[in-house]
Formats: sequence, structure tokens, C-alpha cells
Amino acid sequence: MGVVEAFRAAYGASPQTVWRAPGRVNLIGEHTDYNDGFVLPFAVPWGVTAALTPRTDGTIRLLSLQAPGEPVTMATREESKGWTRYVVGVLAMLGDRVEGADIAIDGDVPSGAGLSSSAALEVAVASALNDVHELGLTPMELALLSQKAENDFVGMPCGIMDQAASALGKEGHALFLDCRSLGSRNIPLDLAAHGLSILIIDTQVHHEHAGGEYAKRRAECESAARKLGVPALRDVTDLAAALDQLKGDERKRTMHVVTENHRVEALIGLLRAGQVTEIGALLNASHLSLRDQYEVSSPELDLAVEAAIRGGARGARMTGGGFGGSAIALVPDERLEDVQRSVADAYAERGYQAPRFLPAIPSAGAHRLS
Ligand code: GAF
Repeated sequence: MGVVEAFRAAYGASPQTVWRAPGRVNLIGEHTDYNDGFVLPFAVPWGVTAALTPRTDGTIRLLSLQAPGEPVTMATREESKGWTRYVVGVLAMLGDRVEGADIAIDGDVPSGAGLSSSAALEVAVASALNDVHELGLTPMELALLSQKAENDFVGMPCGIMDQAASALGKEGHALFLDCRSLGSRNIPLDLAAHGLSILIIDTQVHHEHAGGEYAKRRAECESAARKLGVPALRDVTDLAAALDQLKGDERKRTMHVVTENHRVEALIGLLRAGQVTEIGALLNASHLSLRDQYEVSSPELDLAVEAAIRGGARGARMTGGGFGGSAIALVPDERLEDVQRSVADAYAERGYQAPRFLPAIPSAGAHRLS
């Protein structure tokens, strides 16, 4: 059953609107968003569809095709648990402008792959509410309120990257975002013209402590910025001088964030010059920095990157928050099978669970389906 049929079956009428919002992978610019830095993600073909009709009685009815059973009914301002928090949080962020809704959700983001199914859910619901209530919010405003819902309702102190990629992504393009000014540009990413693909390698591993470690990294960066007397690590202009003033983990985190921002700018320069094949070296450097300076990789991610390069990838890196999830590899089309075999063999040899391979095709951001 599709989401519209499920909506009709549960609520006895057709939805007033249906919106789709995608997940994302990040090409480069990792753990830079909450440091006011630069990111370059793109929307993926998988996402969340939200069918919705407003209600005026302070109630939300919510069902998901991935959580079979009766719709959950709750008061709009009620605290909730589990996946429903993402939805309740978005409604709460809209305050008095929204009183309630009947909602049906369908998602196809591969679960646990670190491709931001949560951002897709938030942005799909926010976009549908914006539409039916004629709120006139821009895609960036929808991304910001979705981020705030996740910060305040789910307790995940994420930056703006995932929600922005979901709201503003464009087919065939990556999204360059300055996370301080929130200025953005869609950058053409025509890999096929260069005989290249981006392969997602889903380790199928997600470490429990990821949330706590994420918050810790963010706090370390904020503390380092305070010691350096700058508003955010984005503002460090003399890296050597900054490193002289810092010690231990804060020194390493600063090294990563500052050099990662440079790598985003360098990668955009290469894309502009049509030197797409050359971006591989920057992906590799990003991974090493995330592994050694930011310390958010995992043995499975490191092995995926090493084995992908051994199998013929031009470059590879972990993508997203880390501690599991996925890596991406830039692969000449004729080497796709070699790379997959190399990674699968390396995993089997190490006794790891078999990885999953997915093609990463830059896709459209949030859009109305009907
Ligand atoms: C997660 C967060 F949600 C993003 O905001 C970003 O910080 C990312 O980790 C790391 O780049 O996906």
C-alpha cells in the first residue's frame, strides 16, 4: 500500500498535500557546519514522503508504513518518544501557526546507513505544513526550524547541513553552504561525463555512543574557539599560531576543522575547473583528518576506505557524523565491480558483517508530489 492509500484507509479522506524530502550524503566538509564553516553535501534518491491534512483541535494523528499498526494519537504540545519526536518537534516549532494534523509517513532511506532519514522526515513534514498553511517559509527557513526541532526535541545538537541538503538539494548538483551566512549555491556535479560514480559503502554498523561523542566534539570545538578568542573555529586565520595556543584534543579538533574548510574550497575549485577526477586526493585527506585528528571514524569505515582505494577508487572517505554509517568512494565506472569486490573481500577476511553498496546519485531536494 502506498502512503496516500494508507492515509485514506486510516483517516477516511484523501490528504490535502503530499511532500517528499530526501536524505543526503556529504561529499566533503565534515563536522564543519556547527563551526560556522563550509559543507558540500548532496541529496540522495531515498527519502521520506509525508501525506498530510491539517487539524484544528490540538491533536496529531500519525502513522508510518515502516511502523505498522494503528495511528498514534497525541496532543500537539505533548512530549513524545522515539521517531514521533521528529514530527512533534516540527509542529512545536511552528507554534500557534499550526494546531494539529493527520499525517502518514513512508520512508525508503536505508536504515542505519547514516544518510539522514531524520532530516528527511523533519523537512518533509515541515514542507507539507508550510504548504497547507500557506506560511510562505523559504526552504532555508524550513531547514532551520527542522534543525531546531532536532536540537530541542530529540536532544541531538546537530548543525544545519543535513536539513539544508534535504530542503535545498538539486538534481545533478551538490549544495555548497556557508553555515554562517547561510548563503548557498548548487554546484553542478556531473560525474557521468567524467566516467565516474560515487559509491556509498554502508558498513551496516552503528555505534551506540555516537550521540554522546558528537556532543563532545562540538563542545571541544566551542571551548577551543573560546580559548582562541574567536566566535567559531571558522574564524581561525593563522592555523600554526592557533595550534600553539591549544593542547590535546582541542588542538586536534581545531586542526581538522580549519583544514577541512580549506578542503571544501579546494574541491569546489577543482569542480569549477572541470578536474573532477582530481577531487579524490581531497576525499582521502578528509578521511585521514577525521580518523586521526577528529577521531570519529571506526575500524569498519577505515577498512572500507582502504579497500576501496586498493580496488581502484580515486578517493574515499567516511561521510556524516561517523562512528559507523557509510563511507563514499569516487570510482571510475569500469572499476565499480573491482572496488565492491575489494571491500567485500576485506570485510569477509576481517570477519565483519557484509557491507551494502548503493549508488549515490545527486537528486532533487524537497518537493510536492500531489
Ligand atoms: C551529522 C549532523 F547532523 C550534521 O549536522 C553534521 O554535523 C554531520 O554529522 C557531520 O558533518 O550528520
